[in-house]
Amino acid sequence: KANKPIVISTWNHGGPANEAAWEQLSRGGRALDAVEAGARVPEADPAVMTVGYGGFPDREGKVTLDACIMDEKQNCGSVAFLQDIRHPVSVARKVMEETPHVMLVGEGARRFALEQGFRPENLLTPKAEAAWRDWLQEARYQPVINIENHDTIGILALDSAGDLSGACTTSGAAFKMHGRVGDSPIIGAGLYVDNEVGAATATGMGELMIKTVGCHQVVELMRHGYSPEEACREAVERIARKLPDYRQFQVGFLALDKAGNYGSHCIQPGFNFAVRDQDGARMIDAGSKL
Ligand code: SD4
Repeated sequence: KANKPIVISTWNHGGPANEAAWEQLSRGGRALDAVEAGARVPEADPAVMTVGYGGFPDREGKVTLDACIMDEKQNCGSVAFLQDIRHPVSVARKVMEETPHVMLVGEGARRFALEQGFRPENLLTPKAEAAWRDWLQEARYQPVINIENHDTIGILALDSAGDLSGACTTSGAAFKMHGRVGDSPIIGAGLYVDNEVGAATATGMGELMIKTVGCHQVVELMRHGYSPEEACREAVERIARKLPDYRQFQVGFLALDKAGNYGSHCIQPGFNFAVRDQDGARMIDAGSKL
């Protein structure tokens, strides 16, 4: 018997996100609505400096956001390099539902959001601006591992009808080059959902997930009989085999299958994820390669 409904999401900020998602799921709501509601929580929280409002800016002091969402019918929507909009995950959903396209970027995505009624606002908080000014002193680009246990939020849900959906949203790598897009809005890299099999999402250094199309790989491994945890571990192993500099970076995969089994694996110790199901809410430390 499937363990449903259930929602899982990355890092400490996954806890409050799961609660918002659970409000939908526990009432028999759709996984798609649950993951969107969940992702919006850290997007709106200025204390989470790696997602949405209050996120770290790029090298030019601009906050640029990436997000995507995918449902049980293989529909997906995505925005990248989006500025001035607090809830990129909801813009991604609009791209999915209101346009013939999957992905909008930059000024085009921003214009579309405004047309859809989203309000433009300054997303750079004084705290994030101060961090950027500090960074400018040396302007050295060095990815931070496990930023205060917050990074991208990836959230996956299985609803009472047995359908899967997922979402992923981030302000990307802190102090990235202007125009840099990570894995989070790239379907197959930062998120993938196949309602026959399962769903996967990722956090950490996006370039590694893009180079290996990580989340698609995790779902395909589950299709071939790997458990969610084994599939995440194999995706990390593949990164380690192919990308010799992987030791400098963090990457974490999180997966959920059609029966409500979940699992995770990462490169560096320190990645954790949040689970919410009928048994309550809990945080789990992921296994790691190093
Ligand atoms: C990205 N996965 O844009 C996201 C977040 C990140 O280092 O940059 N982490 O790659």
